[in-house]
Amino acid sequence: MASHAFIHTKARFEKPAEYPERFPVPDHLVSWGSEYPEYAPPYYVSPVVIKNDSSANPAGWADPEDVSLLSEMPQQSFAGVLVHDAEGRALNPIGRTGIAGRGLLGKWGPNYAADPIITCINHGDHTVEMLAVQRKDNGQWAIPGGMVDKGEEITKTLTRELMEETGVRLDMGSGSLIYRGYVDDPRNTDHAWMETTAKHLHLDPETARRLDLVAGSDARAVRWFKLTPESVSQLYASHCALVKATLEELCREGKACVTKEEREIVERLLQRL
Ligand code: RP5
Repeated sequence: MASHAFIHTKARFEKPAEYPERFPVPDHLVSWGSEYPEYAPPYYVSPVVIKNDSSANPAGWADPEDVSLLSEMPQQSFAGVLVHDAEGRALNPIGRTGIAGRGLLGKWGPNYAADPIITCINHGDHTVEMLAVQRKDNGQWAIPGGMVDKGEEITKTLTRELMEETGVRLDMGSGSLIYRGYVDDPRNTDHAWMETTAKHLHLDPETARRLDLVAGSDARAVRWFKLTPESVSQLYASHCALVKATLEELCREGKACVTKEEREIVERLLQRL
């Protein structure tokens, strides 16, 4: 999954309830390189971000609202070298979103997350299942990911987020890297966006069934989520693409964690996605 193989859609057509309406951005005008003189996106920064402005609140997790107080504006991200606007703000690497400012995101530019993807096969009904949480903010089902804390090593974030959101303790250090790059998140704006590192662990059915699932404070529910064409297409943000990339990885020859029968189940699902 290459980070520039798509143009964002959720970052143009979805938004948290508190955001103003996004300025319309048709497909052919997403790129900053396309002339769009009428483009006048509303500026929005959430009160919660202002409350956590680290220049006013030393315990705050957000960058200063005043960009001139930033020690450095990011020059690159997983998506590559970043382009900046006349005020020095990094621009969304995929293009226009219809909203200026940071919205609900704390950092100017990339906001880094980590996504632990845990799968298993249900041998009762021959389906693939994934550990998923139902998000409190919009009710959508999602990979139990979360934000990387300042200075935190990614494996630690993956393991910590999995534990906090699902109650499951697994060492994500042995997980396979599925994706690193831009996320088409409904919170994204022209000046702040999500990027993630997704790693995957496949569990044998016995280990999976032994796990005690406990929904964390950000989650309405947690469960082994059956992957079907419909359920995968409705996952939060870019998680549909992350799940497809995971299933493709699982099908690769020589994966010791998957039996021949399990691989056939995964292949059958992939053909329908
Ligand atoms: C998505 O938002 C990432 O893929 C990750 O799953 C999630 C992190 O944000 P929070 O769950 O912490 O809100 O873009």
